[in-house]
Amino acid sequence: MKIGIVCYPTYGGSGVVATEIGLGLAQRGHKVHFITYKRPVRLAHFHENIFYHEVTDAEYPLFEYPPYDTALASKLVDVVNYENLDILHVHYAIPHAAVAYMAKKILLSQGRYIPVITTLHGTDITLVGKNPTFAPIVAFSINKSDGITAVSENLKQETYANFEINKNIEVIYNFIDFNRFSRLNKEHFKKAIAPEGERIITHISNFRKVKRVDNVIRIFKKIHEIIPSKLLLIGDGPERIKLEKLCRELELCDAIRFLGKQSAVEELLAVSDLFIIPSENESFGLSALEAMACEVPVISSNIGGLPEVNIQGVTGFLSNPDNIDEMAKNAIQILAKDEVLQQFRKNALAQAKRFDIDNILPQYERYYEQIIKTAFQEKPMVR
Ligand code: GMT
Repeated sequence: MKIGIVCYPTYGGSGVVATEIGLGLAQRGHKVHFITYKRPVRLAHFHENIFYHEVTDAEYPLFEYPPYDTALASKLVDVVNYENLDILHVHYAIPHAAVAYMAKKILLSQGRYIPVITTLHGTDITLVGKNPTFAPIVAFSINKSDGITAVSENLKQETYANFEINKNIEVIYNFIDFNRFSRLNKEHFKKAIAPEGERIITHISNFRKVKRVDNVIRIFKKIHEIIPSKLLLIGDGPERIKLEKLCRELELCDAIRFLGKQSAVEELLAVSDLFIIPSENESFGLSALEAMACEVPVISSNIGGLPEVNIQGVTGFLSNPDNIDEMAKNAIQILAKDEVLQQFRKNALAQAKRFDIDNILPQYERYYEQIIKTAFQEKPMVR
């Protein structure tokens, strides 16, 4: 198949998932065209089946806000026509589903039907999407997509609960590539971070409010009072300055390291003993899955899609997002004894295997085939 992929190319879950889908499909022989405003971060190497089309800004003094949506729609029309694409797969509803609909209408006026699949990732529904600024266009453009997928059962249900959706939403879970994420021997890193053999606790996110990184620090404080430990905070974002201040107030600066954005997170997960993700909202929690693939148990909140990834008492524990005491108590239970930690590590890996990329990618392939077939059964005159 010739597949067009539209996504946010910067750091962030949806762009990472979209890029990995494209890379995986290219390995399986499909021609994959990425259409974005910047080269996706994980699209670093040449591959004969990967193509990249950059959407450029139209600068003009009249535009206080350069019309990116319009530029993207025009680019989609161009790429679909000249690269002869079979399907467009857009990630994150805002604005990609609406832009794809616009491109589809233009192409239809030229006698060509392009099926569109929208993958919902989370905040495009639960946070930004249901904001009245965007809600009408989100509902409309989801309903106009030929196929819709959600990254968890919970996100599917949230979408139906928040919008009037008259179509089936297919759940295709996020996935993990074990060639990259698996427990590596990085003893030298461990020694550098925790020279006295302290436990290493990790959190990775974009440090937005919704991630509750402040609670990671508060949970860590309680763990640290009982168990010699270090906390690695990986990522960056709007909350960073407040978080640094909190570390100082709690006198934890010696035990906490802010590592900023890291590209080889698997190397840091390889030395971690526990992962904490107490988000207020999380449609899936890809970073928790990445930790589990590296045999790291997870302390998480019990919201969104997290209970579909982290299994209570098996791969870690789940609590209400603000229940700091319970999360700390559960973390201590995992970390206190080596045998207990080993069992949680084993269970985390076994659960992560359910999300192996080799099981999930064929689901996307089958879904593309089904959507293309249905689209052309209904509209046999245009191709
Ligand atoms: O919130 C983020 O971390 C970014 C956001 C995105 O779209 O880039 O992540 C969402 O999509 C990820 C990939 O599908 C999911 O793993 C995250 O759970 C989801 N974030 C939220 O729902 C808050």
